[in-house]
Amino acid sequence: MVSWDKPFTSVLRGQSLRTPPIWFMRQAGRYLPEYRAVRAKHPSFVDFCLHPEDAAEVTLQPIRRFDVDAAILFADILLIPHALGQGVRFVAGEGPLLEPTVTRELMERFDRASANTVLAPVFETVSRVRATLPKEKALIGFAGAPWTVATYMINGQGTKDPAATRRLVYADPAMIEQLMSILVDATADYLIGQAKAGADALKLFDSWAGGLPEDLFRRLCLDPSVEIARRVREAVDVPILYFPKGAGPLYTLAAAQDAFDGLAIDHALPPRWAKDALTSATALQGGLDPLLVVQGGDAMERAAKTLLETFADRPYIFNCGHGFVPETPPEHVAELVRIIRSF
Ligand code: 1CP
Repeated sequence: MVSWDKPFTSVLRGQSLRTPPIWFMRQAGRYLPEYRAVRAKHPSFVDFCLHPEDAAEVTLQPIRRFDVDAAILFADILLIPHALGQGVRFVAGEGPLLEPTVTRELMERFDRASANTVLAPVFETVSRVRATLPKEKALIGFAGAPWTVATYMINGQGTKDPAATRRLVYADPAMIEQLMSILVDATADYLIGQAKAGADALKLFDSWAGGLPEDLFRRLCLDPSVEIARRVREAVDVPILYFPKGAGPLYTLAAAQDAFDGLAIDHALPPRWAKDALTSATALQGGLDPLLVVQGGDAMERAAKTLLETFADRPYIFNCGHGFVPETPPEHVAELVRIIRSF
């Protein structure tokens, strides 16, 4: 069913709105005191993500505070490795740690059949949020794209050395192919589960898509993400956004795929170039440097207005080019929403 009543999904279906819908990556998170209060109850971040009541609460916090047009499910891209059976921990001040790092032996032991059972609390979070969210607000479900999740599984953490992952791709292509195939299956099932539980749109985060040669970008980022989108579409009718962060000119390859309804652009992509080169993408989203929201004031306002002017006559969703950082003042976010709504 097409949700024309929601500005966010109507843009993903191809409508241009004079005032674009707004939401922000990492709109729930450490910059919000009400988030930190709930976070403090959970020593384990994974347990927090799998606690439907608290995950639903923090999903809704930015809607209450800023009245943005979409809520993003509170979860993490690393729940898939957790559900498959790799140990995932979040260490304060250090970010995620996955142990042991993935090997052929570990892959053999992955419990692929039970992954969606482990992830069932996430589906419950989705149902709870959808039951509470006003009908004109969209709920975005998400997952990491296979290459980005594989990067964490191989390195054991965010990639300190992208060369090590690329070396493994060249040295053991069969292992990478097997890992990608496991991730395509698990991610497609997980996203279908989120859509069936009530997500209005889905987003695939390919945060480590940058810095790859074209053939690897096609093989590791685009092909698996398109395959996931194809499987999701076969099962459910929800729009899909893809975010190949840092892909530069290779964004044109993603724009040419009709598997995606929208492309999220990062802040390193020139907006003018994106407007002219990515015409085949139904909708574009994003582009503002999240550090300008830390700064606030005139610099933030000028950059936001440039984006609004550049994308005024095409389907566009306002967002940053990456997530908010913890030092973002919430009042700058409120000001940014006001600027966009009064443009
Ligand atoms: O201490 C804390 O509270 C942890 C901070 C945090 C939060 C709020 C993490 C750890 N994950 C999340 C939630 C989260 N992660 C959401 C939902 C909330 C929202 O956006 O409002 C989403 C969509 C993600 C997605 C995610 N997790 C990505 C893709 C987007 C991106 O930022 O590029 C990635 C790469 C992760 C891994 C991850 N999880 C957490 C951290 C600190 C990281 C990044 C580590 C690194 O830089 O390598």
